[in-house]
Amino acid sequence: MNNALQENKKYKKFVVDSRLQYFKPHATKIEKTFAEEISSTLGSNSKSIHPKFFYDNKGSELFKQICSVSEYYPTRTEISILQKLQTELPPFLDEDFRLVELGSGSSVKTRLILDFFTSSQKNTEYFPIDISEILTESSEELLNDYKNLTITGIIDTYEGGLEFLKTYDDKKNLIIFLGSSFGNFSPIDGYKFLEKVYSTMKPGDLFLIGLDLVKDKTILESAYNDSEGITAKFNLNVLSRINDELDADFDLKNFSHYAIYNEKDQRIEMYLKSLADQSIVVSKSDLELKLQKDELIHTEYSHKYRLSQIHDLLDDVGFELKHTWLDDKKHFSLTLVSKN
Ligand code: AVI
Repeated sequence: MNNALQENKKYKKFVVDSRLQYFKPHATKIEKTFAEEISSTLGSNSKSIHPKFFYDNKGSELFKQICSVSEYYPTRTEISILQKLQTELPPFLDEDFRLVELGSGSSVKTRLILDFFTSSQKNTEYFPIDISEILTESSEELLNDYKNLTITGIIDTYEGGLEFLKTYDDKKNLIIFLGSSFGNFSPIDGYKFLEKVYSTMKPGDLFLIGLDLVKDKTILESAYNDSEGITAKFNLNVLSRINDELDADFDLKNFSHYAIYNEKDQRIEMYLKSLADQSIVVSKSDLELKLQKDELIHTEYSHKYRLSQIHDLLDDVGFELKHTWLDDKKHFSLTLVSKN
């Protein structure tokens, strides 16, 4: 029995079959509920909704659609870089690595990495960490397609999952965090997150992070204002979610999607704009929200980086830089670091 099971009694192990198991914390942690968070963030002076709330079933489906609209370059660009990594990453790895993914990921990207893990290893271990149980669904197809793969899902926050992994065993981990999801953290939360990754890694472990780069403002703004209006639907969907789950009466016709690039802070800022003076009741948050015409509700930051900033940030946390890969247009980056 491994350390995690002997010492870490906080997780329950579910064995689906010999190639698929997952761990889930026994007790849900003391985190604020959706209703409480909305009450405090929409009830304050500068109104906001945390971007983690975008991803209900509908929101996750809309995000998938965003990834293939022509203006949203990050997904296809990162995939093109991952294709190069199929030959360029293996020299950094040996037989002993397992693949750990933060987020259960788009299977296209995960597969590009699993392709070379499974072709060079007798048995490949894949550990997705995701708060949503969706990872148990996407696992079946992977197991069908890769016969020498075993999957251990950790259904928890990234931080919780990384802590779990720290005491799990001595096998080396390649931890991947793709899609520039890191860009959605505030700088302070992002730094704390990287410290957590670093502190839970063992010497010799590797971390691969995908980050979007600073570029021409028009390219950035079009990516978040696509002509098909999918990003607008994605943004507005969070209000439908609040209506459904918190018993609220947002009228979506009274809001519009608004996304701009803030050059100074190097980030796309996404808002929902109130199109009228209005008042909304969010019953389960015990909130009556008053909005003026043109008032903004902040929903997301998506930070963009310069290469030197990425290297400085990772260096500050203590990581050792191994390599950065870019696409031809230098729109997106993948950086590999280690803990020594
Ligand atoms: C998930 N995340 C990296 C996306 C981004 O680009 O910041 C979310 C997104 N929001 C609007 N379009 C895509």
